[in-house]
Amino acid sequence: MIRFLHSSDLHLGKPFGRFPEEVRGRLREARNGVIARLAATAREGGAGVILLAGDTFDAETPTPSLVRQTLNAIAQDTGLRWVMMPGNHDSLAASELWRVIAKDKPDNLTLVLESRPLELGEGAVLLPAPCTARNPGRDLTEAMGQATPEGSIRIGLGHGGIKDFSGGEKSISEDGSAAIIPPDRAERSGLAYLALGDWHGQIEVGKRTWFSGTPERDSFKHKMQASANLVTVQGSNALPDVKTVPTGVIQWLDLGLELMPDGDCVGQFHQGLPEVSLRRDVLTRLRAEGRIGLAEKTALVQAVAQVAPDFLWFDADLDRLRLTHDTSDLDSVDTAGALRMAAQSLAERSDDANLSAEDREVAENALSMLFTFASESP
Ligand SMILES: [Mn+2]
Repeated sequence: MIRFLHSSDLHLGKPFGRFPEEVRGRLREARNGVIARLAATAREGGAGVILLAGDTFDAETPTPSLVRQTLNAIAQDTGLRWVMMPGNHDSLAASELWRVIAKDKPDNLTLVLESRPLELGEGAVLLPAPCTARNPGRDLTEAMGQATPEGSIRIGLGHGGIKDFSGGEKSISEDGSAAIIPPDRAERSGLAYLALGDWHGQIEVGKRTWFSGTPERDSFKHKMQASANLVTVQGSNALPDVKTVPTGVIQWLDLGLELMPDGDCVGQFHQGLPEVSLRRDVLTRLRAEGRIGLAEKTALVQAVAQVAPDFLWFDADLDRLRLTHDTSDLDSVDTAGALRMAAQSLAERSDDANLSAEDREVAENALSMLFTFASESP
């Protein structure tokens, strides 16, 4: 029997350039803490080995201090064995990176830079397929067919997209590049478990084939919690037992709101938010759609402004929200005079089917602003 922790796509050093500097710092720091959290997860789960299925580093030239501090973190628990393999971001083309790691690495870290079987202990043999280049252009996992001693528990370690044979669905690769690994690689090569990296969300491709996903989320793309796979294999033919263990610190919340004119839009908004004590670790992207009244829109904008500072980062997109208005809305701008006439004219334009959608939207937004100013002035 062997028990190990399967992780991938740590992307240490990822710059997160589109975020403000203080947010970037928090995101980078959360990634840097991943090594210690994976070690703790392995220890608590009773696993002696941690397999990293590629993209440990985000780029081919991480800073020397990032490399050193990563190795130092790995060296902390000498009772845990780490196995690190190049992915597409940190492929074998990054020869200087791998030379430095090979020179400075602690004894409990094994690098797999060749597709040669490697003894893992407990009757298990690792069949790795390190990425030779950013886009190797061929199925490197073919090497997993190599012979191993009779009765071995064969564990594959690969990185790259899975080719889809069914025709209809699109193939699975994180960056949309060519997906080459066949989905039945584990069965073809007699693997008890195939540990894959590339896709940043956890996916069970088959009973024996898994993407672990990244242990610390890096985008809104994958909706699941970041985690690692705690895998137990009882024998060479046994199906693996896979447990999902959460490992992430920063949450990425993609909040879609579908609003209706008579609904409680502020209540709906609050309902989708995490509790206050958690918010400093949450990035939130709010996207509201549907139609609401002028007063509701104003209240929603205020509610968003009220909670946004609770969060590590908060982005609200209300552009697709359409507005409804009635006579009482116009009355609240003014009951007569120039402002009322302007409001009346904008209301008519926003309903005028002869105008383009763009022109109606401009009128609607102008009316919304007029309404907001009028309701804020004493
Ligand atoms: Mn990756």
